[in-house]
Amino acid sequence: MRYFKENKSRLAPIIVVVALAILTLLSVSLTKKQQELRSKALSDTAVLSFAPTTISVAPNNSFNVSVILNTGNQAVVGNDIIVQFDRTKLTLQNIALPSPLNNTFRTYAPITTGGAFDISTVVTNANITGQVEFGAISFDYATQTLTPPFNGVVSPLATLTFFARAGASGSDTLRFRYDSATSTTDSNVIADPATSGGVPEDILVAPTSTVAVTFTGASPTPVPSATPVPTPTPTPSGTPRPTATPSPGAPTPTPSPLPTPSGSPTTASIILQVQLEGVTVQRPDKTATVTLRQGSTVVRTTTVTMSANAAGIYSTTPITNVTPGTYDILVKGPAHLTRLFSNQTINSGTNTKNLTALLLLTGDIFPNDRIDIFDYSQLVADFGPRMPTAGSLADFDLDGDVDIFDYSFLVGNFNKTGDQ
Ligand SMILES: [Ca+2]
Ligand SMILES: [Ca+2]
Ligand SMILES: [Ca+2]
Repeated sequence: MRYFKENKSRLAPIIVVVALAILTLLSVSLTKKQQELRSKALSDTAVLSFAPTTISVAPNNSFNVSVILNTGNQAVVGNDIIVQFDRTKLTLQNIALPSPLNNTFRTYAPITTGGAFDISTVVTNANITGQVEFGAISFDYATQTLTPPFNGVVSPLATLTFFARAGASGSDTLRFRYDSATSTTDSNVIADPATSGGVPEDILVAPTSTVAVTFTGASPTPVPSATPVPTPTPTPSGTPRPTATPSPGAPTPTPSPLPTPSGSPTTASIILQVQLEGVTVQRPDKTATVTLRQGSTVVRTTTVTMSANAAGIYSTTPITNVTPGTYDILVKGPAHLTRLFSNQTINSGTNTKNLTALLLLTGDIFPNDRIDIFDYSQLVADFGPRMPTAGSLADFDLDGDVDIFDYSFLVGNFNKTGDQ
């Protein structure tokens, strides 16, 4: 004990560093676990493939490649297709959709303000990034209704027209982007949420189909090999804040219970813990609107910031100066339906209320507490390459993109309304 005390000042920084390292490792492994847990209710059966799989093309000529979906005997509600190509050798010219459209996939996203597939944005973006990126969705924009899930083969889902650039030589390989079995930001095929417990699940098998493109009759001028696009340096995840070590020494005096003086009630503060639908790992800070109500009287409406822990559970900043009592608490997240938590007892002092038993349902981009065609329209308008650089409220799972996962949350909640 004496030894420890004498060396405490020297040991303290080491202990903090070790603790931080352990915390970081723990949070990384927890995050991994959450991501792994996310999508294992169903087996992966959906296959994406190309036809044809080999192409010979002379520079300054075009060729077509079809994208084919086989759901592998499971019903699906939508897909994110991401096809990678070498933009120094090929230019995407067009994307043709089947005619007539499949009865399920009646919307291709992103859409224009008029509701049509925004081919020009997809093409422009593809020739900047080398990735053709679009979604095929179980929704009929014309009638504004959801279409039934699809089980079977769609051939083609779309046909891509590429142009071999002048001077292109050697070869290129077209492939579907596939980062990992649990990645939500690569290609996805989403199972009917009714078969996966209401949680959108990607059942895409790692694609093996590619298109081997060989450039023929090229002039012998060697094309300089494509400059590799630098991979972005990963932003370091937030250093966990060291928790303040309570100073040892003087024991905190236990306050003798104060008799509540009549007439001047002590005040309370409230910290709410909530779970946003689709969020199971740490995501950026968000705001929520919290209403405290007694009977039909609104006592307080306030906007609070909330921060997520490693499991994606958000805690609000304290709502202070609340008179102790029983309240109905209504919480509305950034794109979420209002959720009512009734009869919450608030005592004087700090009250941490764990409200995670009920998810805050997502999809209310236009905050009218109803998930409807306006929300849908914004989602398909911000889809894939059309997402504004500042982000979009339609990124419901907060993973940095607007894709078929986000769509699935919206569809799962379509026509639902918030609590009152
Ligand atoms: Ca995926
Ligand atoms: Ca709405
Ligand atoms: Ca997203």
